[in-house]
Amino acid sequence: MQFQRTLKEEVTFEGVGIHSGEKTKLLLHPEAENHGIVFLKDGVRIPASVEHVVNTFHSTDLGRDGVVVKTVEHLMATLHLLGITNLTVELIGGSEIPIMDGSGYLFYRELKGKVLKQSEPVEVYQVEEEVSVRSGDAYIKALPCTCFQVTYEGEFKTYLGRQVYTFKGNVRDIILARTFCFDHEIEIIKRNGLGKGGSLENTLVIGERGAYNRGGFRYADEPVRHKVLDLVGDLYLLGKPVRGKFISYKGGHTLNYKLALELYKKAVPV
Ligand code: 3BW
Ligand code: ZN
Repeated sequence: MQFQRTLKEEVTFEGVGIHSGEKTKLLLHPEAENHGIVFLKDGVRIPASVEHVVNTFHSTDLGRDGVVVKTVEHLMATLHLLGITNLTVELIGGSEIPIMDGSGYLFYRELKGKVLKQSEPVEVYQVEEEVSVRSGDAYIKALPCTCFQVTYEGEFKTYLGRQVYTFKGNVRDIILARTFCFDHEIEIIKRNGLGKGGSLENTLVIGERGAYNRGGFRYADEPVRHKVLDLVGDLYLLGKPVRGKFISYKGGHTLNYKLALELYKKAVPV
């Protein structure tokens, strides 16, 4: 049996938001059994739930009563992978989770040794039957399994071409994978008022000749591993650690959210 988990002590992080460019401080407060993951900003508590998703365009953002918390996916993925179920994440200064190095690694490294096992067993979200969502040629399928396995298949228009990666539970295989974009997308992202905090310090930028970043790729298939990390984070908006086999073909936050909503509806009485 798996037990609920929180942190042994308060932990802080500080950094800029990739989209807002705002500097934000995070205070992670330990919480008691059955509290869940809750974001706190300007006195408003926003449970980390599909019920509070307000945007999925280039990030997953939560909101309630006019207060928004942007770009929760990489922190949520880290909490999911660590099995942390009870926590308040307070934001001070800005409204966006700091992007750190673009992956979940700096969150993971800081939190790993501070996880506290609690006394109550955890309730998991078990996929009970096949569920799939699609948009154009992209789709995501969820299949019953007592495991937690996530496959991502991408077809990139650049030299990267087709990449497939399957995560089978080893955190080291995805936690370092950074957010990424193609050089020609930056102008469009900026035109949408996004990516103000984006740089080579926190994003793998890919062009015709490879990575612009000094040091290149952290994994040869870093983009698809990052896509897996995003799905792991978005799935945690089900409010419980998830069990099932997930296969995403060209999915993104919007499709991840659509799948999470479908799964959520099956578990919640209307
Ligand atoms: C670019 C792309 C994204 C930047 C502006 C300038 C520079 C670098 C970055 C984020 C889902 C995987 C990528 N979500 C900001 C964001 C940005 C992500 C979206 C994605 O990881 O597919 O979690 O701004 S896209 Cl030099
Ligand atoms: Zn991401």
